[in-house]
Amino acid sequence: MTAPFRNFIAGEWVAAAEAAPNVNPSNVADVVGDFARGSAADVDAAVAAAKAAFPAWSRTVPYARHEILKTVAAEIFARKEELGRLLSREEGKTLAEGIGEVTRAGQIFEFFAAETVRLAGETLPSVRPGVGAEVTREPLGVIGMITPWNFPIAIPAWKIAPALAYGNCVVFKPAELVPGSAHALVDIIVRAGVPAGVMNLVMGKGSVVGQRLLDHPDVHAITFTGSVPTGRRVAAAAIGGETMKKIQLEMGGKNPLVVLDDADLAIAVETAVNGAYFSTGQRCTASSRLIVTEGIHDRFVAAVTERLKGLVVDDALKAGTHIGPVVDEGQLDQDMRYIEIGRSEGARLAFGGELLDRDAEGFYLQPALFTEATNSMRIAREEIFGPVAAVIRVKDYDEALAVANDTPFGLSSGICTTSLKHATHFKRNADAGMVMVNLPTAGVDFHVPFGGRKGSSYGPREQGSYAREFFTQVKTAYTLA
Ligand code: UN1
Repeated sequence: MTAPFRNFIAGEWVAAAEAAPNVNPSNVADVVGDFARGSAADVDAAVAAAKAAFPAWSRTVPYARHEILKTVAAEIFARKEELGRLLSREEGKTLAEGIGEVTRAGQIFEFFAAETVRLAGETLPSVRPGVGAEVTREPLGVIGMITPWNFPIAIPAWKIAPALAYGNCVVFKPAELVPGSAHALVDIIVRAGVPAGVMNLVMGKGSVVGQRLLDHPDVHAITFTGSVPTGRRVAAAAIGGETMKKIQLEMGGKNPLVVLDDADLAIAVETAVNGAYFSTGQRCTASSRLIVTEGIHDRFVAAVTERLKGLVVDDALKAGTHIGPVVDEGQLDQDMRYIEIGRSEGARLAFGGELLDRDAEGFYLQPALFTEATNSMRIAREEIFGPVAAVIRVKDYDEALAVANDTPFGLSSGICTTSLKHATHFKRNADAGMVMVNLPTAGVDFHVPFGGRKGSSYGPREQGSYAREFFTQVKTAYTLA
């Protein structure tokens, strides 16, 4: 047995009292390694180091931070095959998806490397004679990060890169299921030259490491991606404690994809299958409600079913696999429970939904398609987070739009149509943070804002230049000259 992978605190790799195995969901006999399980004291040490490092780090010239982030990007690109393999092995998305996600992480570091030197302020005349006003942006201080298992490197990248770009210090707690990619990323960042204390990694349990980050008075801000119930607890703890922390929450989705009679059928089928089932449906941006008008409904359902029959569900690392396993047993149980709920609510399971046997023991589930669903069913209202989608039949565009917006969530909303009128109307009236026309609801660019409305998100947007809203704070200075 090799020694557990360690946490990174105050510029050192530090062993923890406990460790936990990181298991491959494609083959539960394959253990990626044992990873440290940090304690509240480890968080305290990391926060103290981050606090101590902040004054000097926040005053480095932006170009120094640019060089570090650029070095991180270059190493990620150079190692994308190896890092993609590690990611797919621990998370279960296919190798192509794993390498794609690693590439995205590299692009994010490259983007924020450039953003370091673009952080502009404003200069205005005051309303008082002889006085000038300046508006500048400054870093926040120590930022706690709590990230989910479904994007083991891209989500950490889009939180860490802007945090460092704008001069903040980081204490990063990755999801327990995917510490391997997090450990590899932090190793790259520290070797790129960040000073001790600026970047800290504390792996471990949400109830211990996450909770201490939320409670710690010297943590100034928390950025979180995960489920709605956890997000609510994060918000309550982060605001209710000794320090009222700035918060950014990215939570669930129940994203609609509207398919109109005038859609290009081939595009609609690819858009739906990609959005609903790729990455095993484990994306907050997944299309889980397929809202289809009467005239195309039967053709669409038949074509999607045909396409699903051709998808290979197997080991994430095997060539030819289209859909990898579900991430773990708990998530698989949740998926199966919802498939049962859908049946008992009266929806028709038109395809899939059964467990699959493969060479190795893993969490293999045949993608499930429900038809005859209504928008009031639990399978249409609650986030399942698996390869399960429900078709809701509607009369026309107006009903489709109303159903699309009738949800407690508002992350991503899609439409397949060849009508400029309907596409334009939908972009304007979809009650979501992101709208996709003839494109899957999932799969986003790295240089434009990411985030939702209603129950999906809280606080400023992530990604692109808009990330500065969360990762900096504004100062207004007046001078009488
Ligand atoms: C994407 O669809 O490309 O957790 C990104 C999630 C989102 C990221 C989705 N925060 O699924």
